[in-house]
Amino acid sequence: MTIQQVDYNGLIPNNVGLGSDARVKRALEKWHPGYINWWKDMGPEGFQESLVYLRTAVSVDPKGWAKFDYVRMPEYRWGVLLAPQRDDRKIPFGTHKGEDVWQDVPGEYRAMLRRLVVIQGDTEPASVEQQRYLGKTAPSLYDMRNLFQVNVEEGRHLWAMVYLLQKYFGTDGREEAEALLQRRSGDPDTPRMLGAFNEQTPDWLSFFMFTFFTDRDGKMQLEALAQSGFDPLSRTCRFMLTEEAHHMFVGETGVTRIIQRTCEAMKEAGISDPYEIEKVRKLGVIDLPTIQKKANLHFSLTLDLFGNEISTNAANAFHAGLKGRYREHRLDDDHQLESKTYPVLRLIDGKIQNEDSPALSALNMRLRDDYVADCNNGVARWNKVIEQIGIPFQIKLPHVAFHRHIGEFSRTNADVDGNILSPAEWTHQRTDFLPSAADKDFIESLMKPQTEPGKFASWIAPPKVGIDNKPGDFEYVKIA
Ligand code: BYC
Repeated sequence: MTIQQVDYNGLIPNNVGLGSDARVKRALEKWHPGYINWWKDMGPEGFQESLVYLRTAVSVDPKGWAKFDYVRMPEYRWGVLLAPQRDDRKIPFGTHKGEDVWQDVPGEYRAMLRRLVVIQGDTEPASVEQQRYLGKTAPSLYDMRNLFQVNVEEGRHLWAMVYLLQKYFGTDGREEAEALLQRRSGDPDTPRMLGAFNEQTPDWLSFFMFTFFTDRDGKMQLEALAQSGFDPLSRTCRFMLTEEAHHMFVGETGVTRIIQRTCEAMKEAGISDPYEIEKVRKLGVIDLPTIQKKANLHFSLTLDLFGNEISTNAANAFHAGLKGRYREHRLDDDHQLESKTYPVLRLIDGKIQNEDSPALSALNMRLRDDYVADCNNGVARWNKVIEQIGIPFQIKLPHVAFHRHIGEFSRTNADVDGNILSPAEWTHQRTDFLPSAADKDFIESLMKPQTEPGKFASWIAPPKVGIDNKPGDFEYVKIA
């Protein structure tokens, strides 16, 4: 069997030779029932018996790695899949640059590595928990199926991290794997580890914004971990990125389709002013200023996931060769950064200004800057749709200082253009920038399920093409 093929004979599909690794196989089989219990308790509510047209990874060959079929979600074949090992791979950055990559955990970096794996692992089930009620208000079977696809793959990403913990981190890895099933998104006593993963995803606009913005943080972090000198982590993340692309596709096209429907409805009704909010809402679509507010919310929550502007954790992880930069291999410098600087936006004397900081300590910001550029590409595609239909409006990402809870700007209040506001001004203007209770009520009022094949809720346009090239009226979910 080659690494491209996946062994489907046992309980846990894999391409890591579990069949001849009795210890890890036993550990994962022991963890499996707890995972299934977690999925049944915290996974998509109300659809566990439904047949869902899902893709399942059956290979890690980039040319044909997935197959599509109807599956009941609890029977999805969650597996452990690593991208193929590259011969002679060297550590690409940090103090060990140029040395052979590690196939085992380097003792001196064990704690740091475990923390990175645990944080990554914790986000995966968290997002499933956040999205568990959305199936009930899906705007179409197509969207419902995409939601469930994202959910089962986040579940698989949890498996990916749990495999690393079980295989490489002994007893404490086993304990961490258990704890990943115990924490709960939003639980006051046992919350998930990072802020954005304890927020709610109450409606479908939020879901699409989350998959656009927060899954894109996932992409950036996985890209940085895919550079790792710890080869099993690199290989795991490389394969996760293959699946992650679809999640961002769901987010980007979801918001595009909402924008398209809004603009088309406005055009049909002869409304050209996007700020005629009540008139637009009467058409049963979401007005563009409210879409902007949701983007402001999800972008700012996601920026918090990049950590502090100046971070010794990030510096240490890079120096050690554990977590690199976005597309490290394409960067043209010494890949060690010991004497380099990087400009970081900071709050100095009450003003937001750039300060040159040691490049190693500024790595969270470098990744965040790459992230913002990537987001802007997607936002430009949204704006193209608005422009083509001829509505005078542009979605714009807010300033990085806006609505922050981690880092420099958590100490201040800034508006979407980065102007510092007094606490009173912030309280007064907050709902100009972020969804108000009335905005939330309006969006909620639209969240009525549409479960007839080929039909879509009033506020979202149909997709251009179906999943797996299926026709428009394909029954993506056979609701039990
Ligand atoms: N919330 O030195 P700092 C995804 C803590 S998304 C709460 O700046 P560092 C996905 C921090 O832990 C990608 N606490 O931190 C998307 C530290 O605490 P300790 C997930 C926070 O380590 C959608 C202290 O503050 N993957 O995959 O440089 C659906 C000092 O901070 C937060 C990763 O994040 C926060 N937001 O940066 C499904 C990759 N931020 O240790 C999935 C792995 C910071 O001093 N993680 N703190 O007690 C990392 O690389 C880094 O840990 C972080 C933080 C970028 C998260």
